Amino acid sequence: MQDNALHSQPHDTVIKGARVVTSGTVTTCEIGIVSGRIVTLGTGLCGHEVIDATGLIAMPGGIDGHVHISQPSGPGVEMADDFASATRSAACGGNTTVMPFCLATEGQTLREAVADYMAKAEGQCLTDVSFHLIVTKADPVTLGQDLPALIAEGMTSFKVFMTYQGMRLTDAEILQVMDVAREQGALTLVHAENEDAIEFLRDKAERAGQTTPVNHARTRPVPVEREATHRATTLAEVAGVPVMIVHVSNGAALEEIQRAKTRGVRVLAETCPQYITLTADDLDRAGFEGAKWVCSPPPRDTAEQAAIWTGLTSGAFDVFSSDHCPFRFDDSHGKDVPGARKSFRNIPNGIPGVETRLPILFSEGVTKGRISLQTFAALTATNNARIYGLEHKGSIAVGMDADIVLWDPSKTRTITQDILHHGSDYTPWEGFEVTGWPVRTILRGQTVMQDGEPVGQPTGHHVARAKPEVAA
Ligand code: DUC
Ligand code: ZN
Ligand code: ZN
Repeated sequence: MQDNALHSQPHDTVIKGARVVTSGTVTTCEIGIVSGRIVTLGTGLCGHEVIDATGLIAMPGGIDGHVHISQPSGPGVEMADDFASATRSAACGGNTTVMPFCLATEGQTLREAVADYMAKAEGQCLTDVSFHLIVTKADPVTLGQDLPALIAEGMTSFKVFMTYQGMRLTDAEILQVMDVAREQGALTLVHAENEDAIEFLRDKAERAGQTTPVNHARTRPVPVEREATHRATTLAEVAGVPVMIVHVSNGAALEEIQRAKTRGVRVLAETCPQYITLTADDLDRAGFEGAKWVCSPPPRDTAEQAAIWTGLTSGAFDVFSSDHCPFRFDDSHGKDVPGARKSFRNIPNGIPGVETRLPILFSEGVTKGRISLQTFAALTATNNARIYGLEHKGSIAVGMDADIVLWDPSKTRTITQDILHHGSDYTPWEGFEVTGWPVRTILRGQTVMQDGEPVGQPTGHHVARAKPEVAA
């Protein structure tokens, strides 16, 4: 902590009166910002702009480590968000950085895909953006040229899928990809569900005429995820690399992660709001309505929600992300694509959630007394920055980017579609009440959301990342 004597020039901006969540403590102090960076934490600071944050909590701006934006999603299907709408929604939900995935289309190299995504994001973003890659081919160009080049450019993490025809890699291919991660010091993320088991169950369900949305959840049961989680952690063990298991939905998968850790495997784990608040019953609503909740892995039941909470409170999870993957419901290019009403197999997988991630965890976690403010900051920002190599983000500390979100911990709001800013035409949390709401989002010193609405020009840019420490 400093006093103003150490920074005698007026700051560009000073935030006064807030309780500030730093990496070690929660303290009342002022935050002095110059040229987009935090330069002073102290008292008696002066600034050209003074933000009175009395009664509010200042937290590191949210880093959503898992979002999908403008991602190719199959024939005739379009994602509901482009970079403008996704980052507007993210900023309104208290985020300052989002991490979308780059997926190459058929015939495109990964480097061409990245160039496309960069062009789509350019000049559109209200938050900063930092890309992960998706690896769907273990060919010599991808492994020998594209991955090393893109890692060197700061895209230091990539996801592989064990499910989805056309995207899944075999175990042999995953090992080859992990070997590149080991050589280059990058981090592998795994979507762990056993495709063959899903296909077996899906075919059986269809033959029996069980084709409504809830059958999506019934044909991707817990063992499908548990087995793949075991296999993914074992492959990481064989390859000698760390691995991040994304969107963990249940206690059995978490047990596999814990067992691997006990063996000395460096396993990181992510979970998401849908696994603490939604259940498979949501997919069982009348008619086609359940399609709104179709995502993979699917939401489970209240016992699994409790298991995920145990993981969140015990430190078993490293990060809490949204897996924002938005489609419109009432749209033949969205959930209602031709064939979707005939079989759940054809319903695009994914739900919108970048704007609701933080309020849901704040309310269900901090307000309800399950987790501390520091744990909240760690799960939603600090750990993401550390794990993924965002060197200047994720903490309120001198020298860091002034990425800050001000929370009103006593503000109660009911989540409804009409208060959100995403491109989707629904929210899976319609009617969900939360206490604790982000009221101002500040990106590198500039306010980008105030009182629930986006503010200012899109100044977000792509952030190249360092190599993850865990992969060193
Ligand atoms: N996996 C994701 O990570 N997001 C959306 C769909 C999916 O299967
Ligand atoms: Zn996934
Ligand atoms: Zn995802």
